[in-house]
Amino acid sequence: MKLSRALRSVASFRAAFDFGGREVAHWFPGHMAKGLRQMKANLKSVDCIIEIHDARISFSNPVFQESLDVRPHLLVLNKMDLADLSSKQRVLKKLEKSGVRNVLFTDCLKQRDDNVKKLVPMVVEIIDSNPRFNRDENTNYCLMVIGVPNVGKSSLINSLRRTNLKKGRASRVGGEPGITKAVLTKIQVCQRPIIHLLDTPGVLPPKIESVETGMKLALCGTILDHLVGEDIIADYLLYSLNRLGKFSYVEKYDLQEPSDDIQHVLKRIAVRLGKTQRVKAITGVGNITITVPNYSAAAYDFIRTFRKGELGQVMLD
Ligand SMILES: Nc1nc2c(ncn2[C@@H]2O[C@H](COP(=O)(O)OP(=O)(O)OP(=O)(O)O)[C@@H](O)[C@H]2O)c(=O)[nH]1
Ligand SMILES: [Mg+2]
Repeated sequence: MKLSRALRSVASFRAAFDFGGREVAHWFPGHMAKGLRQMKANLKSVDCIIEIHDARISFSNPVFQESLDVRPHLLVLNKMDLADLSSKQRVLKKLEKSGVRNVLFTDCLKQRDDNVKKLVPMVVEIIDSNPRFNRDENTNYCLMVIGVPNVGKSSLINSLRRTNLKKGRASRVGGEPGITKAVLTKIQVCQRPIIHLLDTPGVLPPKIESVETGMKLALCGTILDHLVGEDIIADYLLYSLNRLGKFSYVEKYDLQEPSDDIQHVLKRIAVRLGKTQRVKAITGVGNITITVPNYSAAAYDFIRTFRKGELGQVMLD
């Protein structure tokens, strides 16, 4: 694909995404309030909170979910393997401006991640530089991992066990939001010093800033897709890739050039994947069978391919 041609077509693309008056309220299931209550009830024994965000959307959930902001904090930006790290310094600066200094980028899928290794020393330093409420006599540490669904809270716990204890996984992990259902009993992640961690169910903030924030959260897989609609997520994905100049989808799906038209892109994807349906059509000259692209299957594939990192690394915030 010629760069000049790509740039020419991009100039006429949408400058803003039309959310069509969508409401985010119903994307966030009510049972999360229960999770939040359980987490608050467990706070008493917690020395430090590890808050995990998806590194691609560091700002799309309120930093340090307010109601739990009573303990020292470490912000972990996970899934760094999917994020465009050329923007790392910009993100760190913006976080520092809002008073967030303890930040760690991680990749919990890696067998050994040097950044995960740094977590224990960082946490010990953070705790030691803060008053430990009335738990001074206790030399064991207890941490609580919090974050929106599907960001990798359980994966971080397993990764810490791998790194510090050479032990296997203790917490169930899955590709869909909502894998961890309740605040778990303590899981040990380090021997020297003894550190335990409380895994928690993913909790979305009760109030999401805007529909666009909600859509970014959906694109990164933190909200069940069917609640938002795969067609709109796919369209927002296309809009985002174009906005960021990430055009690898053009070659991957054998398009002529970048496109701002989701129907056109999904049609190509469906044809490439062989996801077409034969349907009967009634015409003036009788019934005929025509082949139509399966748009839903194409949208599903487009979103999944992005989430695997196969359409390039992005920074959506
Ligand atoms: N690419 C990538 N994927 C990751 C990383 N960490 C976790 N995942 C994947 O993200 C998905 C969710 O991981 P979990 O650890 O179950 O996430 P969780 O936050 O515990 O999710 P809930 O319990 O549902 O709230 C899984 O498919 C993991 O394999 C990472 O660093 N990079
Ligand atoms: Mg979990």
